[in-house]
Amino acid sequence: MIARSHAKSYSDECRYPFRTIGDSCYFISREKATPDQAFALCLQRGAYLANLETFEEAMLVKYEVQQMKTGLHFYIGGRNINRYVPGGDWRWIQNGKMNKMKYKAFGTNQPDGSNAGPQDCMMFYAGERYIWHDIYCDHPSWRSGYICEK
Ligand SMILES: [Ca+2]
Repeated sequence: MIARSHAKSYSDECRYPFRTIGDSCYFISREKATPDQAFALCLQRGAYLANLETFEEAMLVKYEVQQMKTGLHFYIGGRNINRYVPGGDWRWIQNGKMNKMKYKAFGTNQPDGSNAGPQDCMMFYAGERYIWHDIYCDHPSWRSGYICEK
C-alpha cells in the first residue's frame, strides 16, 4: 500500500481486473507464472507484485485468496536480498525501493531457503491455508497465481 492523496486522478481509479481490498487496489491473477515472471507481469500492468506491509493488509488479502478456493499458490512481492543472514533479509520491492519487512507471516519451518537451495521469493502457500512460504524465484515447476497491487 502506498499512502496517497484523497484526490485520485481518473487513471488512479481501481478498475477491473483490479479491485479494492481494504485501502489498496489489487489484481489477484490465476494466470500461472514464476515469481520473476509475475514481477514483470505486474510491472507491465502499471502495478507491482503486492507489498503487504501491515498485519491488517495481509489478513484482508489472505481472506480474499481463501475465499477464491482456487487451490493455487499466489506470489507476492517480498524478496530475500541476503542468503547469508539466518532467515534471510526480507524486503518489499516497490518502485525501485527495497523496504525492510516488519510484519511476517511465514509458516512453520519457513523460510527454509539457503545459499545452496535459494528461495528468495515468497508466496501465499495453498497447502497450509495461505500462510507464507519462501520459494524459488524462477523454477519452471513453480508457476502459480500472483497478486499485483497499485
Ligand atoms: Ca520454503
